Amino acid sequence: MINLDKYKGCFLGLAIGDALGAPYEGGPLERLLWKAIGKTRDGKLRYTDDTQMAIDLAESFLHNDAINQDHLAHTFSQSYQWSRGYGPSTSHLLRLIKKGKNWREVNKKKFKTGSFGNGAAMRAPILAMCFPSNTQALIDNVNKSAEITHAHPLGIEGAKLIALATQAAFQGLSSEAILKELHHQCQSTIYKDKITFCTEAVRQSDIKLKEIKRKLGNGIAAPQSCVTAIYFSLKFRDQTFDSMLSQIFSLGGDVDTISSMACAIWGAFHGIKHINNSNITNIENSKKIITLAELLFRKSQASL
Ligand code: R7I
Ligand code: MG
Ligand code: MG
Ligand code: MG
Repeated sequence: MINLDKYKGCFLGLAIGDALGAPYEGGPLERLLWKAIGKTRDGKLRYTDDTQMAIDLAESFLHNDAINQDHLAHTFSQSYQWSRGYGPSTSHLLRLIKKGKNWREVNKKKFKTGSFGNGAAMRAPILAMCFPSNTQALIDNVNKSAEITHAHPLGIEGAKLIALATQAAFQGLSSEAILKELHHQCQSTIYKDKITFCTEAVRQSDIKLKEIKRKLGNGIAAPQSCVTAIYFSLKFRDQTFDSMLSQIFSLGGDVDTISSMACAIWGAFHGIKHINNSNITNIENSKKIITLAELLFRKSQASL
């Protein structure tokens, strides 16, 4: 059953996974930089681009009562700050939009077919909060949101899988049913094969982290991280939020994004009451995030 508790758990999960995972992202240089800029003046853990773009998406949807691509592109660009650690092509794009370029003219500037980074997937849990019960509406709006920054089919497909997994988590479907539906929804063999492996790995009791990294990936590209996040959310579905986080930290690579997506799905299953309060109060802007979750929930109820 969908409820307010799950909405708060999903949005806060996304932000906590991001802020707690950020110190573990990337190589030694990135980690050193984050040590210097990873806290706010009042000592809270800063979140990165993942949460910033999720907040932008929520605010733009609430403002328009729809995914309005021009408004969303403008909102992303206005929030852009280099210190949030945006991916290289997204940074370039948002800076051009901020200077007045139309997103349609610049979203394929760096990569001719658009980016397949995981940047559209990391904000996709919010779309499941906007469209919690209509799967086709969810897919249509994932396409609209992704096209602005990640027009490559693999970038869009990763976002679709994360959005559908979150929607299914809100609805409390069984893990088997979720994976079966995701497999059915895959268009490319790269994702289909990974969902097949994930289905086996969720069942298997002695699967090694090394194997997950090798088969599902831990990188910044959507095919290297989206199914990985789905795997963790299902593998740790009956375990604690903190135990899932510590496994993702050990995985390495694109930790902030993999933990952000996994924690958002986990939060959609279980709700805020299963997340430690210290995790919530330690991150920046947690009150604002809770308010956005409340507004999204109210809107979703009003449109039933
Ligand atoms: O996807 P994106 O916004 O990055 C998100 C990541 C997350 O980990 C955040 O936490 C942040 O740290 O960055 O950034 P993009 O720049 O769109 O894509 C990320 C990377 O994917 C690019 O820098 C490329 O390495 C790769 N990539 C591609 N490579 C070749 N050809 C994406 N699209 C292509 C492509 O078409
Ligand atoms: Mg990030
Ligand atoms: Mg980064
Ligand atoms: Mg990342």
